[in-house]
Amino acid sequence: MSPTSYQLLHPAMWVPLSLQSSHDLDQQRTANVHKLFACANSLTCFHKGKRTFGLPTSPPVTDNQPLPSSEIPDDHRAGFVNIVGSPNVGKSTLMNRLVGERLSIINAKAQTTRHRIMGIVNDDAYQIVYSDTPGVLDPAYKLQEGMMKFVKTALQDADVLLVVTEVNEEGMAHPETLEKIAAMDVPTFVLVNKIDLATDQTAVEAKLDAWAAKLPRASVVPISALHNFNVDTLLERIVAQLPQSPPFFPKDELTDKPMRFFVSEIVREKILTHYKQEIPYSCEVVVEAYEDAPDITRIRAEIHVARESQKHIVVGAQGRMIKRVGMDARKDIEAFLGKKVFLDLYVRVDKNWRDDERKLKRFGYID
Ligand SMILES: Nc1nc2c(ncn2[C@@H]2O[C@H](COP(=O)(O)OP(=O)(O)OP(=O)(O)O)[C@@H](O)[C@H]2O)c(=O)[nH]1
Ligand SMILES: [Mg+2]
Repeated sequence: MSPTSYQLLHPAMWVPLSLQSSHDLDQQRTANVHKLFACANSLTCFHKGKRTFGLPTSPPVTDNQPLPSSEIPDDHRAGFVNIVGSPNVGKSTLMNRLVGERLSIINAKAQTTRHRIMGIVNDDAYQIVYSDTPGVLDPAYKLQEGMMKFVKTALQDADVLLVVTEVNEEGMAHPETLEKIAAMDVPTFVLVNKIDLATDQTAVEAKLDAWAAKLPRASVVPISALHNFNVDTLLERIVAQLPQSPPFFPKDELTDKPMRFFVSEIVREKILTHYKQEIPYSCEVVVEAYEDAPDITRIRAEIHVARESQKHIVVGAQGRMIKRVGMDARKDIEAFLGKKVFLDLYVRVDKNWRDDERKLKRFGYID
């Protein structure tokens, strides 16, 4: 299937254009439907098996030093495949899809991702170290400056770059970043996401051509991260671009981040869902205590807000709002950990933490 072959049909009907006979079409449709259901499952239940979270032995992201090993074949491929793009275009949805785990939180609100989050895909023949990054923007406060440093590093250490845009986006929200990408000399894919929302095939073709003109060395691929369209093809093409190298991380490792990070992100995801306007952007979640007993995990997390008035909104009348956040988060954390969880949430006012360097250091946004 050519990477740009697609039809603008209902997702379950997507078929490669090269298939001609009705038998082929039926088989492909069945396969697509199965794929859609498989995807839905993989995003709601978290099968981690023996995969490891944030080993203390992980090399720092920027070191890029392969692990020495005598058992690795000479033609083994490994590399950093970094995902960048404007806010809300579907970078995290794509990363989760490519890794097969729900590592990054996803929300319809922009600026959901604040950190660089690595997701590692291992095979005997290769290791792909994906990085999800915050959406590029002009920083308005120090927290956003920290977020943009993650993007800057990801642009510097990429072996392969995945530039995500969406079908309705013209250019990129941050033109300077696009200029930087155009000047880079690494294999680049422009992924025109949310192709399922397109209704006009000619307009889509024009959009793909416009991207090919903007980044002539890049491959432009229409995808739907949400509906898993063209993502498998993409995987094969990414592997083909990886440099020959031993793995960078142990082969059972899934991510560089510890379990506590994912727990705090799940709570933040519920804050994004339950509150409006500036509240989600003024909250930071920190896991203060994490106690793992055989039958239950006890977690105490603090929600830091920037102003006293925000504390009242987050807590809500008779504590109803925070209770809803806690209940929703607990359910997802239980599914994530695969065991019972007791979750205790507190709200603390941390005046203007988004511009406080000491706090931002503690929260891991700056060095
Ligand atoms: N229709 C459609 N929606 C999608 C697709 N991919 C992602 N979305 C939706 O787009 C919204 C944003 O997705 P995210 O993955 O959080 O986007 P992001 O680029 O990581 O956003 P930031 O972290 O805020 O920069 C969510 O509501 C997703 O469900 C897609 O292929 N089709
Ligand atoms: Mg994101």
